[in-house]
Amino acid sequence: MDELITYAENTWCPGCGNFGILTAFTQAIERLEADGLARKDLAIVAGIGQHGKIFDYLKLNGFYALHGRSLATAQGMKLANPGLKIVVFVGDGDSYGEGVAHLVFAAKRNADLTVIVHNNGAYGLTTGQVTPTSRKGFRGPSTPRGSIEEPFNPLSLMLASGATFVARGYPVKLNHLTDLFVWAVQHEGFSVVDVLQPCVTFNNTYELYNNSVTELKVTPETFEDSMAAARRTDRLLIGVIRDVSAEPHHRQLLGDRRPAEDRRAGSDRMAAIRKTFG
Ligand SMILES: Cc1ncc(C[n+]2csc(CCOP(=O)(O)OP(=O)(O)O)c2C)c(N)n1
Ligand code: SF4
Repeated sequence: MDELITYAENTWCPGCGNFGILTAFTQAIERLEADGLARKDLAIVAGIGQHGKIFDYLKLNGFYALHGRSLATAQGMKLANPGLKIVVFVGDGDSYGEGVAHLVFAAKRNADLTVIVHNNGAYGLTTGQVTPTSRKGFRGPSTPRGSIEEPFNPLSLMLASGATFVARGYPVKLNHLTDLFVWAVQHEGFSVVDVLQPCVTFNNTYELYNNSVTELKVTPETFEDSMAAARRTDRLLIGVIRDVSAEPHHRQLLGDRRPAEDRRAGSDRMAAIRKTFG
């Protein structure tokens, strides 16, 4: 087991929920590798933001994408090289705001990716502007008098979009979050783990979550029951909210073809072009 953490200086604020995500993910990788996952077959993608710094801290192959475009990049990587397991780290501003169309369509087509959302209810890196999951009344540089909008429920959105694996975790429940990451990566098809990530600087939700987070012990069997679990407001349920199987997008599109590996040599391609165009 090689060291997973790089030498890069960690610049997250002390107490940031991102530390728990990083630790749970490294624990998950250790378990997946013990179970046979080769590190060369794993790639990570990250958006831009506090969450994206995880790319610098993990000694893994991957691609540091643009803000809001990491899902598009990851889907391209998967189609070019279907043998890769791809994990995408996104922020709530990044994925539920700027890149929401990519997220919805990746879920709809069952792209075989794992998406880990660092959901801190704020645009952290740019100092705390409002995002689609900020609570009503949230104050930040873009809403100095408090947000007048209701947040949307990302789990309901993912379920309605057709996601085949939907979960929610909380970094304080570290080993539970590790389990969710392992199961999400093992899932074939689109998997998303929405992580309730406290941001101690712009949206400190530790007390709120410590008082309302409850583990869901059994995954609901029907879509309607999953939706009801996602929508609970009296308690915030963490756990696997939906887990069903369906043919992943790359297999529907390519069968067993692996474009990056099956690529023809330049001379063969030229011969085919000459044959076609005389
Ligand atoms: C296309 C584009 N729009 C805006 C920005 C500026 N920007 C960089 S990080 C960021 C906020 C990121 O917030 P979020 O995705 O919630 O992640 P967090 O920092 O909270 O982890 C923004 C708006 C950018 N880099 N690129
Ligand atoms: S500003 Fe918030 S999200 Fe960014 S490192 Fe600090 S606590 Fe974490």
